[in-house]
Amino acid sequence: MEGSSGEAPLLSIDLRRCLLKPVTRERTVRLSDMKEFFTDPDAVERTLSRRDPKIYEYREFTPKEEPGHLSVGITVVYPGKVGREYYMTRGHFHLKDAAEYYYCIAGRGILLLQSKSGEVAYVELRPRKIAYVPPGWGHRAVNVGRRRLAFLYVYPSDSGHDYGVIREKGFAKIVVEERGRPKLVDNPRYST
Ligand code: PAN
Ligand code: ZN
Repeated sequence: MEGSSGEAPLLSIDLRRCLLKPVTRERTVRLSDMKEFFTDPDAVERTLSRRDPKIYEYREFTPKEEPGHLSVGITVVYPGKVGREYYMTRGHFHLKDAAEYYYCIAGRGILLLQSKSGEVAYVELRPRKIAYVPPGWGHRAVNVGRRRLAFLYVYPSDSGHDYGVIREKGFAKIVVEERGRPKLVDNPRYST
């Protein structure tokens, strides 16, 4: 007896290449797809006038978009910066107050967290650490290392993703490089 049958899928994961099989959704996000999420519009335009870099990609498996199921996926955030700001995911709130786990596979990152009332927190992402996103907290992964940041995530399949608030206002804090090191600073474009 091998593999899986019917309603109980068995997934394969290639940790080195950050691949998952099977996949029900995958996406590559380039700078042009998330221009408004970085805080320095001049740096965005300068970069885009030369090239449109891949910022991150993810591959995900959702058994069914129904209450009770769990989705699992792998996100890879590439190393790099737009101006002083490190490459990162757009970040979102779940529409339902659903929690999520991020298991770091490779690289160095910061998981930025923000509650709906504006409280801010962060967690370091390092290989073999598991970060927890509590229900109701917005979350964004930032790659502060020189290599790819890769993490596996698990969340309830019917959570829904809301990017609107973050597209408009961003997070209260951003992660920038200062004297060669990552630093959490106030987002100049954030307003309450
Ligand atoms: C993750 C993220 C993934 C991409 O799967 O969706 O890392 O980030 P954005 O969705 O913010 O672009 C997750 O948190 N899912 O709920
Ligand atoms: Zn999420």
